[in-house]
Amino acid sequence: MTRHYNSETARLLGVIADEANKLPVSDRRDFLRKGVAMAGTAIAAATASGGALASNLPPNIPASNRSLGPGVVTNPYGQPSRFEGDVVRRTVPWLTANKISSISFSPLQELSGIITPNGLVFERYHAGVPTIDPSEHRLMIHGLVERPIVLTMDELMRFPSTSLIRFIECPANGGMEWRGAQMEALQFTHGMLSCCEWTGVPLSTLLQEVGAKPQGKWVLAEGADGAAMSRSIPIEKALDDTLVVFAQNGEALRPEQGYPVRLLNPGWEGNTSIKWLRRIEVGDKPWFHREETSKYTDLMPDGKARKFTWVQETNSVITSPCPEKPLRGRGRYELEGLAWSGRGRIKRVDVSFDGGVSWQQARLKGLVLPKALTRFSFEWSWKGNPALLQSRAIDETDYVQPTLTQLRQVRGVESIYHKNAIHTWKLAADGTVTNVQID
Ligand SMILES: Nc1nc2c(c(=O)[nH]1)N[C@H]1C(S)=C(S)[C@@H](COP(=O)(O)O)O[C@H]1N2
Ligand SMILES: [Mo]
Repeated sequence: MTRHYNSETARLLGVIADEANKLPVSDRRDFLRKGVAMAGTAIAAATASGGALASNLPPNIPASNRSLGPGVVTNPYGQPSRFEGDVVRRTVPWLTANKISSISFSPLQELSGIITPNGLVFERYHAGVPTIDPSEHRLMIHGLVERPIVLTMDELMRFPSTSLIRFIECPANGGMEWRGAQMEALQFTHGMLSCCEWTGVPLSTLLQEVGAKPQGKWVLAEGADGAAMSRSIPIEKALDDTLVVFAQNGEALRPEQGYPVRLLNPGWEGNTSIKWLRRIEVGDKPWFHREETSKYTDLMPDGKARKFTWVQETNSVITSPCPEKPLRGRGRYELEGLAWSGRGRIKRVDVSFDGGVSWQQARLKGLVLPKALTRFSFEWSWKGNPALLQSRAIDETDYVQPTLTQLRQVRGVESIYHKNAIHTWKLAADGTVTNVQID
């Protein structure tokens, strides 16, 4: 197995190549290795301190039983336990030129179920997080419509709303690995991915309100940030399941996620889910903005670029074990992972312990929703032998997640986006897990 620095990575996320190339590849790897090592130290420390306080362990009565804790006013907005301080979003400094146009990755290795807590949703912005006072924010809907409108947030919220549990994934997720494995942690191989319950008004309701004209075939969504991020969306999608969202997981959108209002295009490139939404225009053709021409297009081996590749194809990854979650001794484990498809529900997930030679069907657990993360599980007993762990998802359209070889045969290695190939973790006899690629 070889590791390459993908020179295309600098183009990833539309950043300045010079900056991204400043760190030599070995430094980048050191950085990532340190990140993983630190996680290991935290686990060791926790185990040691647990052992040290035998007076707190059964059959003794622990100290917590003998005293009173802080009262209700201590923490008006609740925070995770201080022992969970390692469960945070992380960045890869060499990926982006600066914090303004950057990305933070969700710690998939630490999550349970399918919902990403609001403080851990991955962040991607091209011009920082704007501060928007909702009382001063307006959503304008105009173009090929009978009755253009400018809505206040209060007015928007008077329309009937709905809630959907859906993933958002940046199409650049995994895009650093077209040429070879180089990210040393699950958080960085797959962490541009989150799944929330989003609440908002169907865009179809708003388009009906303004009376979109029959020649209106496209919709432009524009953000109120310094990037004025804009994407063209076909009217069929806009009328299907696109939401104008003001809440995530039961509370107002976080500033990072587009407060006070964003678009959600379920199953589509995260980039099309425009945050800090200020304008929707109905038109008769796409606008060919920067983010759908020079970026978010996929360069193919013949030099041509695929454009408007909206759908996030079926994908999956094993989240336990993974580089951050090595196995600690032989015995019983529940292998777990996440699968998702931008086309609908996950139908089946298979897992392999021998790099794809043989497959066994995993169990889908909890909710199995369309265009949402789906958790899979496989109970096994590890006998201490090395293994090549893989997962392969199939969605309800019978699309089968491709192997890396199959994907490269069609797409080459020049693209940044839509790398949804079967992922391999190499499990060593000592229980450590590394990111590898096999044919
Ligand atoms: N206005 C605006 N919307 C935006 C962006 C942006 O920079 N500005 N980034 C896009 C990209 S590239 C992605 S992947 C998603 C990420 O959504 P999240 O930060 O809520 O995870 O937001 C999209 N919407
Ligand atoms: Mo993105």
